[in-house]
Amino acid sequence: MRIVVLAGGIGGARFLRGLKSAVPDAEITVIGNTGDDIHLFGLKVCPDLDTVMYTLGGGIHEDQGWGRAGETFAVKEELAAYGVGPEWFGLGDRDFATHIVRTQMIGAGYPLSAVTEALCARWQPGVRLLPMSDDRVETHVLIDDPEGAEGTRKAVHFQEYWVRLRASVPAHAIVPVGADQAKPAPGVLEAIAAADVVLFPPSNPVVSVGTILGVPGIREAVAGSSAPVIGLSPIVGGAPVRGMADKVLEAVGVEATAAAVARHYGSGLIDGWLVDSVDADAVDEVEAAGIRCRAVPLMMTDLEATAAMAREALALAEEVRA
Ligand code: FO1
Repeated sequence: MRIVVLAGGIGGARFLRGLKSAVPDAEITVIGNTGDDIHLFGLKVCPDLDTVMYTLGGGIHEDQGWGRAGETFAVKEELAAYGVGPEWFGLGDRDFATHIVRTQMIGAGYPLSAVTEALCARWQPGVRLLPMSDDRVETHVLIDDPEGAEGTRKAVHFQEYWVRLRASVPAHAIVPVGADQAKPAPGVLEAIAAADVVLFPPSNPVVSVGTILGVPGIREAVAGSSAPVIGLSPIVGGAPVRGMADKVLEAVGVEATAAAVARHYGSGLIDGWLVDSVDADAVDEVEAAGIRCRAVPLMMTDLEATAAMAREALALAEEVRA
């Protein structure tokens, strides 16, 4: 079975671990979000690609969900001693090596997709990990400018909004800078065309899955795919399971409910939608929108619970296909 998964960071990576456990023989292609990518200290950092690679490759900091296990921060401390920041973004020594290799290869002319393949040769994630695009796309968030005149707004990098500001200020708009000019990375459209199932894990529907779908050609390929497209709700009981998806959903005018996120994707894109058992009331509303819906446990508490979610998604795909 060929499965394509559109993944963000922590939620996507943990779901993939369950999916691999549920269907060990499946050929899984992951299309990773690169809108969170940031250039720091002259290095290109790809948080979502690295989170998937480290999680599936056994190198992730398990409690944190991002960065490396057994990490140290000597380089960050030395940079801070020179007064060189930002200090709010935690790059560890082990992680730095990944960004150095990546930046060096990009400088030598390799596209991000080739670099990602080279990094994965070490981590052996057991999936084919593709960036959504080799072109630079950077998600910016429009916020109020406290230093400007009344009503002035400014755009900040997504990581500044997410990590430094902890999404504590209103987001007025989400702007994926460069997305309109970006092309899908080699292999992305081919993988979608050849897929037996396309899955949207419980990743952020705006700044993760939404950004991937915003690369011209990807949304059209998913919508036009003959394979069932199944999503899992990242919203449980009216709140995001992790992260701050509610804040960015508000920015795009979508209520933070399991049903509203399904309608946001729409029946033109997804065929099936899983909501958590606590949101069983949402099933009728989602089905009324033309999307097959089931309520099942959606908390990724451990590998078995996550594998069960993956099996439910694949079962719903079969139901839709029949
Ligand atoms: N998240 C944080 O909350 N604080 C950090 O300092 C931080 C650093 C960081 C470094 C490398 C990396 O790959 C991820 C990192 N993240 C950090 C996670 C990241 O900001 C977000 O969770 C994702 O971009 C959203 O998917």
